[in-house]
Amino acid sequence: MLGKTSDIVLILICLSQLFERLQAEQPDFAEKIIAVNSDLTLLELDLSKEDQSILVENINIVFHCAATIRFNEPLKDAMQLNVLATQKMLALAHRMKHLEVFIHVSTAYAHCDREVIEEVVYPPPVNYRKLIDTLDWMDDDLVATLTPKLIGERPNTYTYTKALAEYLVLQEAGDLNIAIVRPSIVGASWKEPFPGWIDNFNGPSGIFIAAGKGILRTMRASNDAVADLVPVDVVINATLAAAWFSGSQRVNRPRSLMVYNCTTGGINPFHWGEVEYHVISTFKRNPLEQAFRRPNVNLTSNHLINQYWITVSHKAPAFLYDLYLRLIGREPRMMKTITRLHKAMVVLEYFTSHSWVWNTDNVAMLLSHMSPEDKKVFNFDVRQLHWAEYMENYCMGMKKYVLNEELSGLPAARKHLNKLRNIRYTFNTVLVVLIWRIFIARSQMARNIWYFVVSLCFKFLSYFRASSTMR
Ligand SMILES: *[C@@H]1O[C@H](CO)[C@@H](O)[C@H](O)[C@H]1NC(C)=O
Ligand SMILES: *[C@@H]1O[C@H](CO)[C@@H](O)[C@H](O)[C@H]1NC(C)=O
Ligand SMILES: CC(=O)N[C@H]1CO[C@H](CO)[C@@H](O)[C@@H]1O
Repeated sequence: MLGKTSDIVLILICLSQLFERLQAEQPDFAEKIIAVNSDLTLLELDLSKEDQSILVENINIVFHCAATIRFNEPLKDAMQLNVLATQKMLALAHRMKHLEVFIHVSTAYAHCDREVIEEVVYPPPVNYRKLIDTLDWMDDDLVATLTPKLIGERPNTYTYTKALAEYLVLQEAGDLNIAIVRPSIVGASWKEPFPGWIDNFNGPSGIFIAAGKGILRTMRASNDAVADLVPVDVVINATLAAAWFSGSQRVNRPRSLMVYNCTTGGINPFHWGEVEYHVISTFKRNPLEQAFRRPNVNLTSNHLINQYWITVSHKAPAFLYDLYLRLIGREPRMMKTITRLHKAMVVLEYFTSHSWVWNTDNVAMLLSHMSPEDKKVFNFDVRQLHWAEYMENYCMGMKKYVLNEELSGLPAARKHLNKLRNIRYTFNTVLVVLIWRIFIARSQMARNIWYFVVSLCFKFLSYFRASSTMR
């Protein structure tokens, strides 16, 4: 019987490919883990008295990474999960008898209302204590109305509440030894446990899939804006190193708050135009199964041009496909998919159209304090990151671990893409022919050319039919 949450957590760990290497190298690892039941939104994190005393007596290091990363979470919920939960964690940390370091994981975009972001905590526009009290008596409608005013120049409740949480950490740190790690857009792993590991659609990952499936054709983004992706294992290694540094420096400086901008743009810049190029070229060589169209995306920073392409290459094909599905008696679904895609795109547009400069002096300092041995084991030096290779592994990781597609399906997927190309050529040819027939074919010469084109077209069609029956 599965009685305890801890058992369930361990089973989940054992089922994940992420931990296969750990299982092989450390078969007894499970004995070292104690999972406890908790709910961030409830009083005292809903921890039982026994669990609280286990934590208070035994914990040396806290990594606080729990948060909601839904960008447009209603403000009340985002405050609960990102700000109030942090306050509760800190309160618990203050009770811990042997705590050496408290690591708060924030985001590089917490202060995206600035162009240059230093490794310091900036005061937020409102006092978080007053905001907590105010939200308490307001109903959801009122909060929703006030939200745009409150978040001001920030694009969403996520970045806003993460900024408040940082300030809360600074205010309520007391005598704790604290470090704040700010990763930018966290992507698939670079090396650990293997290249390209990923298990979710968060951030740009869902957009990559939509592009690979041929559904996403246009997006509002600037080709030259810096795409500040950072591999998840770089973030983890830097976070561990930050904990080590704050812990080992404790004797010299009894109370410190270090901020680390864990970003790549200043050191090894990569741009959205390049992201698009590598995603499309990977998915053309290694297509996703059942693609809707051949992958092809154009980025534009112009709102009107984007709207035009949305109509022509998103809505029109979706409408036609749904019409086709209805005709053959199936449930239409493409328009729904497109609507969902547009929602995800709107949320990301702000980040794909702007560039920021992050100061990363503390991260460089951290790296310079590590021994050569540690630098190898906990590497997070993104100067060595080869973006083309990383993006290919990222896309293949999405295919394998998120969509669960086998590599043995690749030949069929490639054939499917070729078929889509033939369908497009046929479609275009028919269109040209129709236009010719209706508007131009009036003279004898035009008629002669017309018959020539039609016979060519027939030849092409019969070739296409022959090649598809040959399979
Ligand atoms: C996208 O850009 C390519 C060249 O970069 C161009 O050939 C193509 O027509 C464009 N397509 C769209 C949909 O804008
Ligand atoms: C992070 O550290 C692990 C070992 O702790 C190492 O195997 C891995 O290569 C490091 N990640 C990167 C990106 O270098
Ligand atoms: C390597 C790096 O990110 N350097 C940046 C550090 O931050 C300053 C501004 O504070 C930028 O000018 C550097 O490019």
